[in-house]
Amino acid sequence: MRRLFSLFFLSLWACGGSSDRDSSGPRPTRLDAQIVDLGLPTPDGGLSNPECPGGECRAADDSFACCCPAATTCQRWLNGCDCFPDSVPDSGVELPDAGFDDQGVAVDVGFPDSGVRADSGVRADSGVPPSIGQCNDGLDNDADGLTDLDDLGCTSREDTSEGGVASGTIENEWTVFEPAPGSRMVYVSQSIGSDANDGLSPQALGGGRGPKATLAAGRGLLRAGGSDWLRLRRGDTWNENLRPDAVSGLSQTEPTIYAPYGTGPEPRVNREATLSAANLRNVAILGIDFGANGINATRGSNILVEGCRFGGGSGAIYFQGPFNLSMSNISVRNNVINSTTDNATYFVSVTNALLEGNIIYRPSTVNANNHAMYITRTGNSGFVTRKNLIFMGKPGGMGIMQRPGGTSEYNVIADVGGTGIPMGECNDDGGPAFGPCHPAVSVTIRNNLIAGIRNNGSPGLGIFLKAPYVAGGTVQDNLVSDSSQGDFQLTNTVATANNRRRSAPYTGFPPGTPLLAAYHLSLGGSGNAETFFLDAMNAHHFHDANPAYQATAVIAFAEAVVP
Ligand SMILES: [Ca+2]
Ligand SMILES: [Ca+2]
Ligand SMILES: [Ca+2]
Repeated sequence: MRRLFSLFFLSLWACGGSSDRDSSGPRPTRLDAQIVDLGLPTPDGGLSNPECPGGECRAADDSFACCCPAATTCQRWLNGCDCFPDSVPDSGVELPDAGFDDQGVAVDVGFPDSGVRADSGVRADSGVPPSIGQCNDGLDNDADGLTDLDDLGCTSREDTSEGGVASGTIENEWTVFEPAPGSRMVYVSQSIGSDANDGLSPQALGGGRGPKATLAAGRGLLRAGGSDWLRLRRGDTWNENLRPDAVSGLSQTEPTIYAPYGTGPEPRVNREATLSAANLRNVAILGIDFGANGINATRGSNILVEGCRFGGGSGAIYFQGPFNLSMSNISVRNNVINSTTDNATYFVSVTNALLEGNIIYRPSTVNANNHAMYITRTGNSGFVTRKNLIFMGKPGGMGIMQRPGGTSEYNVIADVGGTGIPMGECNDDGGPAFGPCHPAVSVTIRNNLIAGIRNNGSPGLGIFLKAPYVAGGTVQDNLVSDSSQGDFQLTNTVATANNRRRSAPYTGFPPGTPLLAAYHLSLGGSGNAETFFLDAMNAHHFHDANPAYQATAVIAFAEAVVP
C-alpha cells in the first residue's frame, strides 16, 4: 500500500501536469487523467471498466491506473500514465520561417513537442507521445540513490542521461551535479516534515524517519567542508533565511548544494539568502523561488546561483563586497527576475563572474535610470555576460551596465530607453583603495541584439563605450533593431565590424512588425514583444526550460530574417 501511495503523488504530476505552476500563459495540450483505485493488482482488462468511460490507463508495471478522457490515447509508464489526445493535428497553418536555415520559404519549424513536460503551449504540438528515457523512467539508472529529476544529473525530463556527466560541468545549459562519495542528502519539508525527524529521507516514513521541517534544522546536518546537499521539497514555503553561507563546501565541483526535490513548483523561501560569512566558498543555490526577496552576498568564492526565481522586491541578486575584500568566481545562471523596484542585479568587488542565461523583465520600475545588470567599476574585474534575455520597458536605465569591461555576447535586450550595453564609465568610484578612476578597460562585445530603442527626444543607444576609458578590444556582429536613431557610440580604440541597425520589414513578416514581435509570431504567439518575455518566464523553470526562449534562438532568428 505504501508503494501505491507514493506512486499516487508521482502520477498526480504525470497525469495532472498543469496545476503545479503559477502561470498565466497558455498551457500544454496533455489532457488530465482521473486517478482511480481499481483494486489493483488484480488485472481487470481495463477498457470496459465503467469507471473509465474513455479508457483505463495503466502503469507499465500494473501498479497503478488512471482514467483517460474520451478521445485520448494512454501512454504507459513504469510508474504512471499519461493521456494524450488521439491526434493533435498540426494547425494546418504553416508557421513563418523561424529562420534557422532560412531559404526565404515559410516552413513549419516543428519544434517537436515532447508531450511530457509543460510546454509553452504556443508551439505546434506534434501530438507524438514522449519517449521514455533515463530521466523519466522511474529508475535510478546510475545507482547514486537519486531518481529522475531528483538526480541533478537530469537537466530535463527528456534528458537521456542520469549520470555520466562530470559534476560541475554544463549539460543542456544547466550545471550537472553528482554526489561525491559520502555526500549526505538532507531533506526538508515545511508541509510533511518535522524537526524531530532524522532529515535523511524525502518522505515521512514514521518512527522518526523523514524530512526535517525547518531550513535551520536541515542545515544543521550539513558538514563544513563536505559536499552535502539540502533538498527542499517542491511546493513548500519557508519564512526563514536560507543562510547558505553557514556551510562551505568541498570544492567548486562538489559544493554544498541547496536544491529542490519532488514534484510541483519550485520551493519558496520568503526571506533573503544572506552570504556574509568569512571565508565562505563552494556553494550552489539551485531552483529556489525567492519571491520578493533576494541573494544578498558580501562574501564568497565559487558561488553558483542557478535556476532560481525572484520578483516583486527591491532587488534580486546583489554581490556587494567591501572595497578591500574581493569575492571571486561568482556564477549567476538561468535565473528569472520578474520586476524589481531597484537594480535587478548589482555587483561590487567581484573578481571573475559569469552572468549567463538569465531572464530579466522590467528591472528597477521605481527608478527609471537604474539597470537590469549593474556592474560597477569598483573592485570588479573578469566579467562575462552572455545569453541573457532582458526586457527594460521604461524610458531610461541600462540593460547590461558593464563598467569594468570584459565580454558581453549573445544577449537580447529589448525596449531600451537608456543604453543596451554601456562599458567603460568610471563615475561610480567610491572605494578609497581605487583612486579617482581606474585604468582603461578592454572590451569584447559581439553578437548581441538590442531590440527596440526608445526615442525620448534624445534617442537611447544600443552599445556605448566611454572615452577615454576603453583601451581596446572588439565590437562586432551586433544588431540594433527597430530604432529610429540610436545605435552605436564607440571609441576609435576598438576594432569594429558588422555592427548594424535595421528596422522592419523583416523577411517573411508584414511591414511594421518589430523583430521580437515577429519572433513571437514565429512561435505561434500573438506577435507582441512584451508578451514574448512573459511567455519566456513561464517557459523557464529549473530543469524544465524551452530552448525556443533562449537568447541564442532569438538571435539566430534575427540573423535569418534581417535583410
Ligand atoms: Ca531514471
Ligand atoms: Ca540516479
Ligand atoms: Ca543528464
